[in-house]
Amino acid sequence: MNFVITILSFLIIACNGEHATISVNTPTIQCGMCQKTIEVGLKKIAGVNNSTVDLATKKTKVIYDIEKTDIKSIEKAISNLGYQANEQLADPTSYESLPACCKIGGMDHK
Ligand SMILES: [Cu+2]
Repeated sequence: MNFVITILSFLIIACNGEHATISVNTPTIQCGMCQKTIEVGLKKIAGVNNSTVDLATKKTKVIYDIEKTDIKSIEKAISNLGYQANEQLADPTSYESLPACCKIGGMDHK
């Protein structure tokens, strides 16, 4: 009986899908608000488990389920939030609606 339970729980774990961690270049992020916008925004994307924005290196680490989403969709999601992701440029409309401090050079002319 225990053996069956072991196999069942193994199958359940296997069905959870495989996860991958990627590091996305997000060179246009400016401040802590950008960090929040991306982390909160990516949380809403199906298949994204977690994301961490590193302001110092301007990179966003994303942990996602490879069966539910992919790098391209994640880049697109970041672009839709108003930020550049790797080669994918920020969506112009989203970028325009960002607070002034989050636009390129925003922290300089304050
Ligand atoms: Cu910002």
